[in-house]
Amino acid sequence: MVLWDPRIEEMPKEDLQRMQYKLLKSLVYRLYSFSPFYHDRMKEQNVHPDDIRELSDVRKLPFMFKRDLRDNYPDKIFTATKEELVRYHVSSGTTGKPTVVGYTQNDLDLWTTSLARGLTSAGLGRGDVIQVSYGYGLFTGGLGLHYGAERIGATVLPTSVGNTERQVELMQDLGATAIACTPSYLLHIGEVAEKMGINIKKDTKLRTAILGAEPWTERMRTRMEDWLGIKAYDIYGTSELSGPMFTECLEQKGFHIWSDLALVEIIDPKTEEPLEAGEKGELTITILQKEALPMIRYRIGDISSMETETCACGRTHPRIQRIQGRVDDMLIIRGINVFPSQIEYALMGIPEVGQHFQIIVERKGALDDMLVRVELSKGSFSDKINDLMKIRQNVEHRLRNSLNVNVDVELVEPGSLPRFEGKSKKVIDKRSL
Ligand code: DLL
Repeated sequence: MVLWDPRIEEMPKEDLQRMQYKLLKSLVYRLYSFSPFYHDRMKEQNVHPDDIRELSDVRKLPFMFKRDLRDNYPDKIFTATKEELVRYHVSSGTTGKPTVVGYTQNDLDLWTTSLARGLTSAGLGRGDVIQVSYGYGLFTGGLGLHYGAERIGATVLPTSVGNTERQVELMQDLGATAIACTPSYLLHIGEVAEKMGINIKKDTKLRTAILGAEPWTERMRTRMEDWLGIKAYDIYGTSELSGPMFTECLEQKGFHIWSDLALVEIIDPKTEEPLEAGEKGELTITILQKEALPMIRYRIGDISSMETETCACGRTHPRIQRIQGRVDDMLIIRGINVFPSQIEYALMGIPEVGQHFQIIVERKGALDDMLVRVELSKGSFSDKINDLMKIRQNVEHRLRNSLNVNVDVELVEPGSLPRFEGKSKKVIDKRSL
């Protein structure tokens, strides 16, 4: 199995698009002919497979949403028989029924391949020891990265989440060169290591982190790289598409979407019209080769933009810029749209601020009010009220400038906010409690 295959990864864009068109066309025929769900959807939209005459005709096809999986719980829209399935993953979600994803052997192979290609593009391979500190089990992070790492010939250290002191010990004793986990968990691991008297930069072999499953910012990347002596790469995916699938290459300029596996569109979430390269909108993905649960024009709800220029690494496959957040994560504070990632970006530019913060949204009268609780960095914690007042004013000022809305700030002691082993929960929305 060739993981860096220039015939695929450096394929001229026109050839890639031709390949995508063929895959799309056969997918649409297959679903129209064999799946009542997709057949009905296409009929409702008044589109027939014969109408797909070029790649951009994908726009004629109906969208899919997470609710389509929920409404058809657990497996009503699967397009493989029970006998053909070799695995389930289940995503809990915060509301309603969970979503169940089924995989045929071929689905697992392609998913693993996409991860193997991603890990290779981030410089990993044989000789690396990859500590997989994503949750194993129903969540796709652990098993996904596990098989991807094995496929590239690396050695897997399957620590899963939790028992953080032991994670640090094993990292050191077994010489982990890379870790895959959420950015929040890496922050926690770094702090626990410090408490144990272990300096990850000096006392371990860790050089690479593959971080995702939640939004994080460029400034957080810089902080973690400087602090831990690593290079950190973004990895993205959702359970409905298989799991983590797309990783940044050594250029760190957004994650590559493998065009032979997925067709990506960025659309305006309101008008549903396609947007140009560089414009910010909702990520919409069609998985071209999935057997058990094909997803056509899946409206993920994540906000980002696409770059179509050939990457400096040589890969022609488009890149998606760091995810800003989900459409439904957006807070509207006195009419101004605010993403938690904007708050993180502003805070991480202030040296006195530590890595952890919490956003509390409340309704006061008719208005929404936001309080940002901010941990001070270790060196900046002081007993002097005056020093603290100055820092607080500065933080409020910086947040107001970048968000265009007034925000209350409360400074708290280093180590006092909750830490997370998986996806973090930075926003406490008391309006919905
Ligand atoms: O989080 C799959 C995954 C596992 C991705 C490990 C990366 C690493 P779900 O639990 O279904 O799947 O959640 C998917 O998480 O729609 C985004 O909102 C968010 N998300 C995932 N990766 C990133 C990322 C996994 N790199 C949802 N940046 C997605 C920002 C991310 N948000």
